[in-house]
Amino acid sequence: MKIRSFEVYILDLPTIRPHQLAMHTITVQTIVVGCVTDDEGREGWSEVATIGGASYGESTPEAIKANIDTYITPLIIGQDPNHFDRIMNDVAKLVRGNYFAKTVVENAIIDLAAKAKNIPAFELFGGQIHKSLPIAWTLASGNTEKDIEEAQEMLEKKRHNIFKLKIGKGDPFKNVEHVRSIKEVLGDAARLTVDVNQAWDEDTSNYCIAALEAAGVSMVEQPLAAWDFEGMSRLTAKFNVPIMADEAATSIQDVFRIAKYRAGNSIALKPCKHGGMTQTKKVVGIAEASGLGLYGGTMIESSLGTAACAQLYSTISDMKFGTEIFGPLLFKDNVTVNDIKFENFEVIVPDGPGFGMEIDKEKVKHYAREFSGKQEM
Ligand code: MUC
Ligand code: MG
Repeated sequence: MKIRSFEVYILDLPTIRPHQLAMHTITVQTIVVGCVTDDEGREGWSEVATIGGASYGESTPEAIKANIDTYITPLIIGQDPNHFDRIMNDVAKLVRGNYFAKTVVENAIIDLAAKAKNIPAFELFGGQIHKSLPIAWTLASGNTEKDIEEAQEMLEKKRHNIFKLKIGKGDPFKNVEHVRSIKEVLGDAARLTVDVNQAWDEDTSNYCIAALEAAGVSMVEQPLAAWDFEGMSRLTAKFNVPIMADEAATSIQDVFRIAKYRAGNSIALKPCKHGGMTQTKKVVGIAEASGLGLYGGTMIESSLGTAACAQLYSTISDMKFGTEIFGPLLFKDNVTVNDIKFENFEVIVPDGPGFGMEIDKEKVKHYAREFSGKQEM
């Protein structure tokens, strides 16, 4: 079994409503899709999502594609997909950083290797511990009334009872009021968390986190800039409410530093941030050894990328904060033939071969910016 080709597509998928973060409002979400083929014509597919071009993180969709096509694909052609860890070890020697690009490549190879064995990908990571996982929804319409309506609808449908509020954009004090108003209406029917996406300084955080804690918020995600480990450490020591590192928790080395300096007492996992599934399991090991709480994060992937996250998260024994892999529900359309099921406040982990999803090639073609870059053996 040998890798024959690797293709990368950039797709723009419209969302059902604007999704407002500190640095960008998503109306069209850009995903990067990878397709690996082997010498017997089998295929493996993968996806990572990015948010707001270069505004959320350094890995832009265009850079992901260019760096895979130029630097990674030539290293993997002719390799045996069953040895995905060895392949990615070799890639890491010649390609620094580029975690999102590495995730596109490793995930596609894993999907292929698992499909060739006719097993779900989670079997390659020790097997499934959970068949379904708790799932949060992000309220980020930018409007308090709309957010309340949306939350009530989700509760009624039994789709979500954990809500994350994006509060990094605009006046921090008004945003705290926004959270308080939502909590007042929802009461104990839902758990509320907030994500500041790096937007506050330490003084603002000191004031606002105290108010959020008093309002009954159950977790505060990335209040400070990703580089501010010392500030995050002080906030973690000062408050009882859990402080979660997201943008700061990228490489395994960064996560080790967070654990060592307690720059957060919990972390959001996202395979794309860590450089793939194998690296994510190493991050989980650091967290488990140091008592960091885990959250199954998302970059708002569509059904394909979400299935990969769900499969990996299903192999982690204790996900203290549940997951937020709601991506497919925010898109008007998806790129797979089958859908991921969400029921009774949980996401059902797909358990078909590979990531359990059948790609819809017509949809990929429809939403892709261009078709190029195929490199063959
Ligand atoms: C982030 O920073 O967590 C995840 C959920 C959401 O609404 O935004 C993303 C990114
Ligand atoms: Mg976040």
